[in-house]
Amino acid sequence: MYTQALDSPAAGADEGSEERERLERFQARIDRDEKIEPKDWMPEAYRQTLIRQIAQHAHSEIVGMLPEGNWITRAPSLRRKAVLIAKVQDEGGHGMYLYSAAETLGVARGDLIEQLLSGRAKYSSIFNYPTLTWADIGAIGWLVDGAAIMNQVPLCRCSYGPYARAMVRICKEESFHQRQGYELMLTLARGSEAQHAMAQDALNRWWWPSLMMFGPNDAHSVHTAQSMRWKIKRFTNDELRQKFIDVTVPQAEYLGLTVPDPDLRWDQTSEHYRFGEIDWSEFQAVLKGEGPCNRERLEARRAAHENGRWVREAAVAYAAKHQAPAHRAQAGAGALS
Ligand code: BYC
Repeated sequence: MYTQALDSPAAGADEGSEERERLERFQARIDRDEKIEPKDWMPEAYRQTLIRQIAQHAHSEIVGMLPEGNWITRAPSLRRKAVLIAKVQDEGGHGMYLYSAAETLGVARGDLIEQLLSGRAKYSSIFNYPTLTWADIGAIGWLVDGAAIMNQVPLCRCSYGPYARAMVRICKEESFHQRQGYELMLTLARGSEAQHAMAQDALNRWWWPSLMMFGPNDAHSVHTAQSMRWKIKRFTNDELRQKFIDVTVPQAEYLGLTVPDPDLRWDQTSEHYRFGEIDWSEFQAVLKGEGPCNRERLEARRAAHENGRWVREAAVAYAAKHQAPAHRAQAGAGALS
């Protein structure tokens, strides 16, 4: 375990002036908006914070493929199926860039995956909810990807270079995902009465879990203050949640759908929407593994890992064969002849 305070200037002061100066120089680089690169010196707590956040983010992308993957065989047209396959494939790609970014911090991808499969690692709470109807695919694109973009665009300016650069491409793809979701919702909302009702039902079920994606209120967020000082996070959880609500409520109005929050109202003075209390007990339960699909998601990942074992073993055997001295000599002779 570690705490973010471990390497704070206050703690560093006890460890001598050299260490304090190193920490000050590091913070000065952050304050000047310089990027920190893998081979640069960094406080251990900065490294561990990034590993935690990037790994959780990577796991979220990978587990996030499951609720949507569930609908690939049932998409209502070839066009919808092709789009959904592309989106799910993008998410697999995002997971790969993010695991690679985490590896630059000195962790092994295999260890991170082991933490996910053993249930020790967190991934986004949102992916522990079921996709009950086709409209859920629209709601995920519109709301879940919309929330993801709101959270991830600022990460393109994160102080750690490999994470920031990975986020640039991810955000471009997320933007396509959000638009396909909104277009799907628009089609349903303007369709038959039954389709409109299906879109409303999906909004009812995905609205509050989408707000929870931004994490606990700032007052209860353990990591935000230090992560903001290190410019890993550029906005707090509450700031991003508010931005998301402000842009999404007018989108719901355009769809002709009702946001399931009786306390929601426009506040002219602050120029923000005011909204009702989030059910944080539900959020905590999902984080503890008690959400509607936590068990199912982990079982699916474990099965996928087990079913892919032969591929990993074959790849290792192939690499070993090509590294063996006899093979190298043979390959060399072949090249000469
Ligand atoms: N679910 O101090 P806090 C996507 C944890 S989008 C689960 O505020 P932090 C996708 C938090 O990890 C989703 N756990 O933490 C979209 C911490 O636990 P530990 C992924 C959560 O890190 C569409 C504790 O609560 N996006 O992938 O400062 C399709 C205290 O929280 C959640 C990212 O990962 C949650 N919702 O802020 C497919 C973006 N919220 O580690 C895929 C990058 C909080 O102390 N991550 N926790 O045990 C972040 O921006 C930040 O990590 C968070 C949390 C805003 C999520």
